[in-house]
Amino acid sequence: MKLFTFPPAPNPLRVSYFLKYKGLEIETEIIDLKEKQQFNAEYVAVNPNATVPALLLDDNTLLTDSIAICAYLERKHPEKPLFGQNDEEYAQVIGWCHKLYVEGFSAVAEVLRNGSEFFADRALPGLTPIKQLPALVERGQTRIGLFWNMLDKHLSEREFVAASGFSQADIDAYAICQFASWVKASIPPECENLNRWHQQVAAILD
Ligand SMILES: N[C@@H](CCC(=O)N[C@@H](CS)C(=O)NCC(=O)O)C(=O)O
Repeated sequence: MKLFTFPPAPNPLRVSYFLKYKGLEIETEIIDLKEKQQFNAEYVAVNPNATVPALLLDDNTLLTDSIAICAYLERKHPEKPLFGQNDEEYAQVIGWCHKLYVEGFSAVAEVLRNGSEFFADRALPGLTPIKQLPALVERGQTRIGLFWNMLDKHLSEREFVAASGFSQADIDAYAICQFASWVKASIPPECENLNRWHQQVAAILD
């Protein structure tokens, strides 16, 4: 089994925090996104999506989504569960990870990838050139604001994002908070529940 990753990037960070929390170490190769190594022929031969993270299993199965990588490793290493304690909690964690990806990650990515010179013609990851749409920067900023409010309201009724305890959903939300700093967005001070949760998760993960 081998993990291809670039720890500073937000999706790889979700996997890094999963591994850190579980105390797992796996063989790793760094694909430096700053150097655009995801487009090197050797890596594209492994992962035609040209994205990280990617987990290559011993039977040559390739997992290219952070949630799939974490869910797979959870099955192999169930101790210190990050996907709930039962079927109902498992479903809630998966549901929240999906919601966070759609409403949080993609909002920040919309701002970053449509506004930065580094991502010119790379508004979406992958090998196909995609033009930037500058209007999506403003829309993404609005979406980030909606995301903070949604999560703050949700956390007014519970300690952690999903299930009955700390889970992968908290890791994913925490990674989004770090990713948001890339576009100079941070949790608004008036989002008291979200700020309380953020401190709690920082104490667990960092
Ligand atoms: N669906 C994948 C997305 C992976 C992804 O988009 N990774 C980004 C880094 S966070 C990437 O590899 N970008 C390469 C690029 O921008 O060319 C996941 O959930 O992990």
